[in-house]
Formats: sequence, structure tokens, C-alpha cells
Amino acid sequence: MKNWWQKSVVYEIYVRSFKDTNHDGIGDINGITEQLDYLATLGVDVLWITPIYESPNDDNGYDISDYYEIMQCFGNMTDFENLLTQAHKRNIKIVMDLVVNHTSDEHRWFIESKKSKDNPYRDYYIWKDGKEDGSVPNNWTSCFLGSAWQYDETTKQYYLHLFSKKQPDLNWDNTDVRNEIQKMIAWWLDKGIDGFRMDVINLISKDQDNIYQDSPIKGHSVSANGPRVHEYIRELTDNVFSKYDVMTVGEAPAVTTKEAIQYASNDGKEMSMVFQFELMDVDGGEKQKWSDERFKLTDVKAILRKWQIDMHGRAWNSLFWNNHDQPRVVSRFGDTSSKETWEKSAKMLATAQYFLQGTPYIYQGEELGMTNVEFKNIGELRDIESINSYHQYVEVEKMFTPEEMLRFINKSSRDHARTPMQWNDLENAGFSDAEPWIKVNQNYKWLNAQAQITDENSIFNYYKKMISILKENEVVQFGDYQEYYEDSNEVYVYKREYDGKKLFVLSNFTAKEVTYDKTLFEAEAKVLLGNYNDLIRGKLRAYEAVVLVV
Ligand code: TEU
Ligand code: CA
Repeated sequence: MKNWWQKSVVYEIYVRSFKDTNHDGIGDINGITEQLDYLATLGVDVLWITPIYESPNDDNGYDISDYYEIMQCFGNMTDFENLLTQAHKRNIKIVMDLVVNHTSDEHRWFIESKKSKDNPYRDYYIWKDGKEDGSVPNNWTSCFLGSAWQYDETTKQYYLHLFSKKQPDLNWDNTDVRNEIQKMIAWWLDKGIDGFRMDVINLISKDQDNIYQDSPIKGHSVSANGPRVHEYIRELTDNVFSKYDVMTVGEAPAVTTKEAIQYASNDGKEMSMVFQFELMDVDGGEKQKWSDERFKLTDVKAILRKWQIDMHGRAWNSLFWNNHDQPRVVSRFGDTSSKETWEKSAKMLATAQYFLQGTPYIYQGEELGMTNVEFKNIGELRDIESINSYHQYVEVEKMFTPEEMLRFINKSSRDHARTPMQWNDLENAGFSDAEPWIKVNQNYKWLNAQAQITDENSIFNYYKKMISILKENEVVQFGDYQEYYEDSNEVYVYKREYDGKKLFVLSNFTAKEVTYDKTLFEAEAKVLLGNYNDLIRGKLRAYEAVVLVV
């Protein structure tokens, strides 16, 4: 079975930070439309745009108050329809974000639900009595810290929120909720969009029969892969998605390959693919991302290997190094100590990841090698997770000093992904002529799209070339996987093979020169792509990556 989304390259747009066209310092829908030619030049096939629905923006649009309206600061429905038409004209598809594990507390359903226990919308959300002593029903915690239960005076019950308290969880066990969601999904698909990225979709089914039992797991994954999750996803697919030619991406924190094989099985019963985070947890400390820990290459490889092997021929995966919730790939996995290592390692990382099996996801600015920014104080932060974590660990638990926490934030905050896209060397990186909603990374003066488009050795042009190669070689999508030097902490080397064609992908993750056994690869193997201008067989220079083909 071959599907268009298996041969597509996806580009994620964080709308708020992409391009502002109406001078308010906030990216907007027309900003995407304006830059479609840039995206077409890069060669991407699908845009995943983060939520653009009406929202009070407690979590930047992941708290939706009306699924049928466009957030005012992003534009209006005409702007959206225009984007869709203009994108389709360029053969670019549009995938929207579907956030249905929770709504905003300002959604009409929740406003009703809160009013009384017998309100028709009461059961749209998860309301529970406290324990006998009045305390929270269980120890579940929110992803953004604190209890996942919020007490409400009006009816003297608690409601569940796995994210912020302004993001109450929907009760998927209620058929009316599921019907409303199906209706809404069909309404958008009828507009002609090409699919959905489904936010935390593996959290939707809560084990409500055992709600008063404490969980050994912390964070929002307490309810990952709940008892009826597959039933609910299959229902969506049967009733809605299967009627359209669309891709569905299941964002799934805390899944094993075994579960992922069900979520994204090749039989098409659930979703097109999963978007899972095992790699993103590779460098965690005791408080996960808030640490100084740097990844170990052998750990990275073990995770990639497991997903390649377990999913092959069974289910479909996504490939990514970063998204709007993660620090920048080149700062985290590469080397920004000099311009030379920055450029080489950015290209190397792309090569190492995107020649694997799965659909590649490029996050805006990644194709330019955009880096983490330096936050000087917490006043510069915008992300609810970073801000809440700072208060919790520095002020409440006193676990970290302010300096330590700022250091961790400068390594891992979600805000690194959210600084404005760097278009050119003009004011505010050409993102906006008004003060941007979040600070601009000052390296825009030399690190920007305009400078890279015209430089044939740029990271941008490397991505462009790589994307066209990925799409021309079915071995990348469908080949099998064999790895070499599994124990090496320096190199990542694998072979892909399909239909008589072989690719060898070799990457050096260090600044040192390393050697390998050149007889492992056929002597006639030719260079398909590489970040150095020539090839020295048997040797990889600093951050060298090369793809050989036979
Ligand atoms: O993120 C889900 C998710 O897995 C996050 O908990 C992620 O682990 C976290 O952001 C790491 O810092 C999705 C969206 O991508 C995110 O932006 C939203 O805040 C979240 O869902 C709630 O809708
Ligand atoms: Ca704007």
C-alpha cells in the first residue's frame, strides 16, 4: 500500500510566529499565503498549521473556544479560504490542528456545563466529587504543573484538566461529544482541507471507572492509551475520515511501538501515522526537560532503530527533530560553537533523520538552521509551561535556584521554537514592522532566509536538494533498514534497501574526524547527497553526512 502522505514532506507552521501582515506583531493567515512561494521553492508538500480557531490563548490556540470561527488576530474565514485555494494552486496541501482532548473553559459547552449538575452539557466534561475529606479525586497532575483537578464552587465538584485549568478535558465517553466532534471535523473537511494533526489524541479515553485510584505516573500521560481510545479513533475514521482522501496524524505522547502499531496500522483502520516523542525524552533529567543533560548518541540511535524495525511493514511513523514544543534541533543535537559547525551539523542532522522510513516534518526555520535564543529573564518568556515551571520549581518547591532554572529554560523551553521566523536582516527579521509578541533572536542579521536562498551552500539549499532527493527515491519511503556501528557514540550509519536500490547514510555526530570500514559499502557507490564537496572513502570529517547510492 502506498499513500500520498507517505511520499510527502510536511512543514509545520506556528502561525503566531511565521509572518505578520497587518502590523500587530502577530503572525497571521495572510502571512502564510504571502510566503507560499517560499514554501513551494523549498519543495514541501503539506503544511501543518497550528490552531487558528477562536481562542483566549491561554496556551496559544490549543485552548479553543469556537471550532467554527477563526481567531481574530489571525484573520478571518475568507483569509483562510484564500490560503487554501492559493496553496492548492501550488500543489501544497493544508493540514489543520485538531484539538479535541480538551476545549477552552470559555467554550460555550463548558460555560453551560459549569452552570449546574443537570445542565444538558454537564456530562460533556469530566466532573467528579472530591474524596470524602473533600480533597481532589486522585493524584493526577497537569502537564503544566499542579493538580489536574480544579474545584468549582458553583456545583462543588472538580473538573479534570490534563493541561491548564483553562483547558478542561472533554468527556469522550459521552456520545453527544463524539457526535459534535465528528460533525465539526466533517465541516472542515468539506471546505477542502487535506487532513488533521490530532493533538494528544491518545489521551482522550480516561479510565473513569477507576478514577479514585492514584496513578504511579506523573504528568498528562496518566491517561495515555486509555480503555476505549482505539474504539473512539476507529469510530472517527469509519464515520468521517474514511469518506475523504486525507491524512491524519496522531500526536501521541507516551506510546510504545506496540501501541503505535495499532494507532497507525497499515490497515488504515485508525490514523495515517503517529507523531510520537520517545526521541524527545532522550536527554531528560529528574524533572525531565529541566536539566543540563545532553543526549548520548547511542540512546538516540537505539530509539530510532527500535521505531524503524518495529514499525516496518506494519504501521507508519513521523520523522522529526523538533516542533513548536521543542528547542531548536541544531542547538540541541548539533553544534553552534562556530558558524562552520553550525552549518555542517544542521545539514548532518537533517540527513541522519530524514532518510529513515516515515513522513518527514520540518519545523519552520529549521531549514535555515535557526537556533535557540537567549532569554535574559523570565519576563521574556511567553510559554505557559516555562512560566509555570519556573514558579513551581524555583518559588514553590525551591528545587532549583533562579539561575539554574533560567539555564534549563535556555536549553529546553518551548519558546525557542516560537521566536519569529527570520526572513531577512531588516527590523524584527522581516517578521513584522511592529513589536513582535515574543523576542526576536538577534542572530537574524546573518541567519535569515533571504541570505540563504541566494547562497548555494546554505542550509536552506541543502534542505531543498534533500527534499527533492527524498521524493525521487522510493527506497527512502519503503526500503528496509540495517544499521552498522550500533555501539558507536560518534557515528550513525545505516543502509536502506528496496527494489534493487541501496542507500548508505553515514553521519558523524562529532567535531572529530572518524574512520569507518569502507569495504562495508560497495566500491561503486556514488554520492547522492553530502555536506562536504568531495568524498573521502573510509573517513568522515567534522559533522560530515553523506548518502551513497548503489
Ligand atoms: O502537546 C502535547 C504534548 O505532548 C505536550 O505535553 C508536550 O509534551 C509538551 O508541550 C512538552 O513541553 C500538544 C501541543 O503540541 C502543545 O502545544 C499543547 O500545549 C498541548 O498539546 C495541549 O493542547
Ligand atoms: Ca498580524
